[in-house]
Amino acid sequence: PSVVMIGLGYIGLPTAALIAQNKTYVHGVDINPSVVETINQGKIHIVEPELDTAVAEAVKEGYLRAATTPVEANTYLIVVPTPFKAKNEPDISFVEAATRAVVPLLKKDDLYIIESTSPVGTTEKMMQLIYTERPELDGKINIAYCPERVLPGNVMYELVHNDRVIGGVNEKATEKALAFYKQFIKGALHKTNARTAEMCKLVENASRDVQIAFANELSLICDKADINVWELIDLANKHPRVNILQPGCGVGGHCIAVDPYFIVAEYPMESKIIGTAREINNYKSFWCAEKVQTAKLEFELKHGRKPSIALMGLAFKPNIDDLRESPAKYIAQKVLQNANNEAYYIVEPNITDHKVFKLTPYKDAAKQADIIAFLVAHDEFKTLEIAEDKVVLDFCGVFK
Ligand code: SAJ
Repeated sequence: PSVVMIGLGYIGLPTAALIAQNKTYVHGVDINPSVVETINQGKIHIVEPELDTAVAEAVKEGYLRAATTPVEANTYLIVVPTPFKAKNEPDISFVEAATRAVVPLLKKDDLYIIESTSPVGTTEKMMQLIYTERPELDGKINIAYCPERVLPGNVMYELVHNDRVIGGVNEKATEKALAFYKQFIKGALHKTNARTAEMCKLVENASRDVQIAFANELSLICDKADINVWELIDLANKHPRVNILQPGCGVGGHCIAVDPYFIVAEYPMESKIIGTAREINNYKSFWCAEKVQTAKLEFELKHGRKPSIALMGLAFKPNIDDLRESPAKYIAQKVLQNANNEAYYIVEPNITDHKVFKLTPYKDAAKQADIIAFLVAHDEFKTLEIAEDKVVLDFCGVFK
């Protein structure tokens, strides 16, 4: 094969499929044998539109094969997770393990690219690791960092059409990496160095996190000031140079709620706004759970009986089935911890079954509950007819 792709997850597999669609042989590697087996059958283990057909075709035509170990190739792509450890410090052990796996296979002029979101300096660290293990290759491998920026749900389109930032450890590496991506990417390719490319990925997501924190802070202020925050933001955005995002019940997903910590962990004294934004967005989820609690007590005082409560949505954002790092899920867990014999209806229209939560169809929940808390602005909620006597907590602007 010409390409070895280490990591066949949310980014690695679509990228492998795309490269294979361009009739380049890809050897995909994943530590999970069941993932490997699924892919070799031409099937997929994640939910992403159009990925199934791309993988099925690539495997059928023989351009994509998966295994648990790498083989010799010309280009090695590292697309493994970089989670964080306790104290919000990034964990690059998967990147390191993947690198160690390919080190013995490397030869002069090969291309080694990290795509995994990584703390600044990771690419240089991996370069040192490679050349310490293979001193005879010192300076002869083209090493680069090239982050992706695709939106889950639209990956197959964005992989091809988004601009990319390409940062080599030297100019030759940047040029080689650029020539590689040029084969299958239609977006513009922007050259820089590895450190800038690493920081660029982190900053993109931190920027969005900070902007959402601003909207969430406004929602707290407006709650106290008795102002409708949705109307306020709508009006403020009529200004030609103002563009405020939408408040919600916190920030979730695997990227925006995680990547800013990679900056804060490394530069704690300088990253004040970035760190505070994380705190505000986390606090917003806690605040929503407290609001449900208060509504419960108020209802009981007023009516002399316990209310029933519907929690609408568990996903980390509207119209998806992904519950990773989901603030709505956190709120549901917190509310249920404080349960005191009330009836609860947990709703997530995008999934049929959940290990922990017993799910109720959304229309039934809205009909039966006294208090309806909207945690995610799923499309189907927007057309719900809600009886006048219900207490509605609209945390995410379903009825804005
Ligand atoms: N959210 C709000 N208010 C808003 C917009 C979003 O509360 O106005 C919340 C969502 O509900 C969700 C979270 O933010 O909980 C993140 O959702 P998102 O749609 O903004 O982003 P993700 O996590 O699906 O994907 C992001 C994207 N990054 C940016 O937009 C800067 C994507 O391009 C990246 O590739 C991806 O992270 C990643 O993998 O890093």
